[in-house]
Amino acid sequence: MGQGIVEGEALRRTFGRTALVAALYLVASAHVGSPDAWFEGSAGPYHLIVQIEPAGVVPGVAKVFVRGVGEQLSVVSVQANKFDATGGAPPPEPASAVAGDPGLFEGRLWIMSGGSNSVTVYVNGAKGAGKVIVPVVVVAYSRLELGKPMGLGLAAMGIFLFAGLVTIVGAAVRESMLSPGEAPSAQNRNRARIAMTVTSILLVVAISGGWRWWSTDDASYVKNMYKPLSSRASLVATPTGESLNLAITDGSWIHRADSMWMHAHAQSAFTPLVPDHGKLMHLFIIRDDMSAFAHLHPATSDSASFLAKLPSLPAGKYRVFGDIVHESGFSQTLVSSINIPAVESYSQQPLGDPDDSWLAHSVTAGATKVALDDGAVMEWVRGAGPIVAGLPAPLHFELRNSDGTAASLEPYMGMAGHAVVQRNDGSVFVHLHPMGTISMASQMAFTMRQPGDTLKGALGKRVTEAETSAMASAAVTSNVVSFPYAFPRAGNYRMWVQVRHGGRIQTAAFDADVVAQHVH
Ligand SMILES: [Cu+2]
Repeated sequence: MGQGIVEGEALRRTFGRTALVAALYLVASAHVGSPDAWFEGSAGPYHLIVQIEPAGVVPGVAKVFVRGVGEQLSVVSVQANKFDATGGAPPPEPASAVAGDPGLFEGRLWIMSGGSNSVTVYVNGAKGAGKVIVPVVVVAYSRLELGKPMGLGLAAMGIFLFAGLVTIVGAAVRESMLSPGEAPSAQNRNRARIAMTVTSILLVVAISGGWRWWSTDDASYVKNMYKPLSSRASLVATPTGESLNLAITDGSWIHRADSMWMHAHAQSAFTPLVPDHGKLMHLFIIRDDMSAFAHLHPATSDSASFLAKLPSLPAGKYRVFGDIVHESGFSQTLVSSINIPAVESYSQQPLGDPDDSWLAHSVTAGATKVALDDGAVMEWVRGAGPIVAGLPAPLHFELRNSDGTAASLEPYMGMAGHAVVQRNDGSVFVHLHPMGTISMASQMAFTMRQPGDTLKGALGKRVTEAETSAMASAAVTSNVVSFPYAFPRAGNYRMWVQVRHGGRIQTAAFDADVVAQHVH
């Protein structure tokens, strides 16, 4: 591997054997419990919405949906790429128009290995050609259990085959040399008994050997299954007030520069972190009952310990999510929790980072209009229909001044808005932007990677520079912000939508009841 250190090396070794071992589920994004990757943005002269639905198995076929917004597309093709692929990518696969849904194209792609992947979408139409790269994180996520009916059926068939083979061997030894009608001698019967016993012993030995091989393989698969880097949140009293420290405790991260340790523990090194919309980590702290929320940007000197000043939040148990992006384009969400006691010493403004923001007041159930601190009103333009799991959700938010006129949105960390979605049990957590679920830094890592990028940090530096200038030139022209997304499953969700208005970051919370898709 040399310097070309790659996320998911261990996973890939596992994937080599998956055909024999077990089927896998995948997650295709950094988030928690939300496997599809969504992208909205331009591909040359076209504006596209792309959804990548990972296969249930790896190697497996991912579905890629491409929709042209405004402009008619005539030809669409899609291509999968591994981050560290050194040329030789398979040719683009044509995507076909989806019957009954004009403008929507569907392509299917084999994704051969885990880790940081991407899909290149090529489009053609009246305005010529365009292309865009959409990053997809592919990781082994869980193990497919053998269903009980299937297991019982296979066991019954196994017993039948076992008994059948032993009986056939016995009959062959006892009777195969006899003429029709002749009765087997006592000697033949005896030989048959011995042959049947030997056959049974051999079969038992073979089956237990197979069982042991399977169990070993299964155990190593489970060991290599994807988990985010382990982390621990704790409270730290600093002279300026209470802070939260999120420490990455995972050995593979702590020892990432120690090749002896990494080798001895059969670990593959993650690439360094790169800032995503200007921050090395986006830290979200959400109270268990979803009544309080903070979006912070901790400081770090070693990329292992991340310290953020806490705003004044009500005491309680909180879920902690830390979004990070690696130079390879691999993005992940660290998951931890913390008990915040009632303390007086929380720092008041200003916090550690000017882009930090929080919301600690209640949500009116079912409200679609929320008054912000400065009197402006954010309205969720959700339409009248139900929100259905797996179908594009109407996440459009409009900002108006108190007099009803359109309020101007200003870029917040380079974007018109940020949204955080959490299912009430914490099983789904997603950080959305108008460009979708994907990380801007990881898309840049794919777009800007050159064959000579073998030195760790070289690509990351260019990505950081490009991101900084993209954020500096960001402009918002509308008072509506939309997020392309489909809720992964039914349930009760809360969304925190964050925008900048009048120079201040404003957060509005909305509740979404998501219903299951009707199966006809
Ligand atoms: Cu964001």
